[in-house]
Amino acid sequence: MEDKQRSILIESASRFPPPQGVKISYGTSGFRADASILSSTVYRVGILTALRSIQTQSVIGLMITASHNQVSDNGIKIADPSGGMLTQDWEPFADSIANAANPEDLVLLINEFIKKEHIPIGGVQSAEIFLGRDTRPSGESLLEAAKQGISSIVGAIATDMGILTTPQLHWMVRSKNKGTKVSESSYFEQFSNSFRCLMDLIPREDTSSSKIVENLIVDGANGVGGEKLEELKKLVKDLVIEVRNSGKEGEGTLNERVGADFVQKEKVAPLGFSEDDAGIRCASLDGDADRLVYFYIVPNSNKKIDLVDGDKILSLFALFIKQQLSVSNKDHPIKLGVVQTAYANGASTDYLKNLGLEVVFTPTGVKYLHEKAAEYDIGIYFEANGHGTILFSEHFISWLERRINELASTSEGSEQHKAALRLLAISNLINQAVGDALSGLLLVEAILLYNGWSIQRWNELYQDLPSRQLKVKVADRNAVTTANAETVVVKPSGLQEAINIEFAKFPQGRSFIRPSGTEDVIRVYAEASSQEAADNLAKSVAEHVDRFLG
Ligand code: 16G
Ligand code: MG
Repeated sequence: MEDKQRSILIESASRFPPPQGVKISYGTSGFRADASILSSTVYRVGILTALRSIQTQSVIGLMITASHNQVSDNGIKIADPSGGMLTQDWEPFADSIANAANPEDLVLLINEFIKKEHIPIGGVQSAEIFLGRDTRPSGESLLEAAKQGISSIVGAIATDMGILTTPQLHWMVRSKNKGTKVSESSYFEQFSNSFRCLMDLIPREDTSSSKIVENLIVDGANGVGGEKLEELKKLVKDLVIEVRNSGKEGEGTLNERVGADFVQKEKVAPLGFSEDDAGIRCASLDGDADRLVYFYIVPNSNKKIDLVDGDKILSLFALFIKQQLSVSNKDHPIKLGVVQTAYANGASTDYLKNLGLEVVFTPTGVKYLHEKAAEYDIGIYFEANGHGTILFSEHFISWLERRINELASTSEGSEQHKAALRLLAISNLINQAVGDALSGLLLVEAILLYNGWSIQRWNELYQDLPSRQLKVKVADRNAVTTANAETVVVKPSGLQEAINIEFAKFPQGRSFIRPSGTEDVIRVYAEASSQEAADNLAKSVAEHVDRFLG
């Protein structure tokens, strides 16, 4: 490293001292902590993104958000050139620089890393980083820290894309690196145009589809998603969407008893919804709009809901795609795969397998599911919590385009031709960079309209097995290691055997534990044939965790 570069780094790093006595770690999807201790981390991640941009000669994204966490938290997510999450190879470096005790140590670590990775810095190299942030009040000053980090690498520039949802920023990074338009209006245009395109391919003579053209009510978690949905909805004339908890002044606090995470975990309606909404199709976004769940309020139930979670969104998508594939193409082998995690309700996995689909499992965290889904021609992934998307391989898209041309000349307007066009429209409607609540919502709505289904009909695809999630505070969550997509505890030894004995006691019993990647806890999941059994199973497994690790 040249002297000039070194002294710029030493000088700027001294303005962002790390918090004392706190270890910061790169979790499932980046860094997250109380916003008051994050400025040194954001500054340092700014440096990291500049190095990554130099190495890949591409634009990198840095998003300031703590997703569904409380408003006083904040965090950082990083978008790699493809628009996906930062490559896992760089996570240890992210961890180590976040915890460097002083500017000298920081420079030492950077120096070692750029040598190992052959990253040329300090010369004429250029780097560009897109910055985004959600609506958290701490976002503005943290953004400044990110800019300082980026500009401390010679030749790197930061482009502030403003207040965005996480998937919008990922989409912009991907688009820029593919050489297409990147403005927010082009994001809205792409998704609203492809929605219209799919709507135009709905057989209108089928009158049943008019049945569900009723209002959709969306809980925006008082965050950035609500605000953006207000804009998107102006462009989608076929839908009537009412946005609540849209983040406007005075409407409520970000993620406080609202949002997809709350709805999915608590299984009750968010604030701002009442008995008057019973039976109506509702959806909920999380704080940075990369998760989506649907629900409806059960009449006379004290705001209890029937949850239509990520597994059911996945099932709706998988069924539709499978149908369109079988109409559009009889002979060409297409690799269609579904990716879930251990949190997927067992009933959803059975349903998908009964459809004849290949279902595979990965550990929790989008980076794992996304990577697996990318191995297929069409890979559909969803976590039960509502994060997911559908990936179409470039190879498949070229094949599909050829097929559409062929059909246009031999059987224009045939069902076969239309089914192929629908698949192409879906590939443009669903965000290819990362799970996106807004784009996912448009696809759900289009498929429901196509099928003429109410949310209740959709929910009947299969019946969820009752489940329960608990968390256990332990001295060191890293004492637990797991294997087989988190379904088996490897360490501490003996714990898995104890869990096995517990779930064997219950019909359809299944339980697993894993260390959280975002909180200092061990998570427990249990499902069984009745709610009481699932509750009891979770409780006894939690007791074992406490006994082994407490
Ligand atoms: C993050 C992950 C999500 C995962 C969750 C698990 C991304 C973009 N988000 O929110 O996929 O389900 O963490 O949290 O990867 P946990 O490790 O605390 O259970
Ligand atoms: Mg989120």
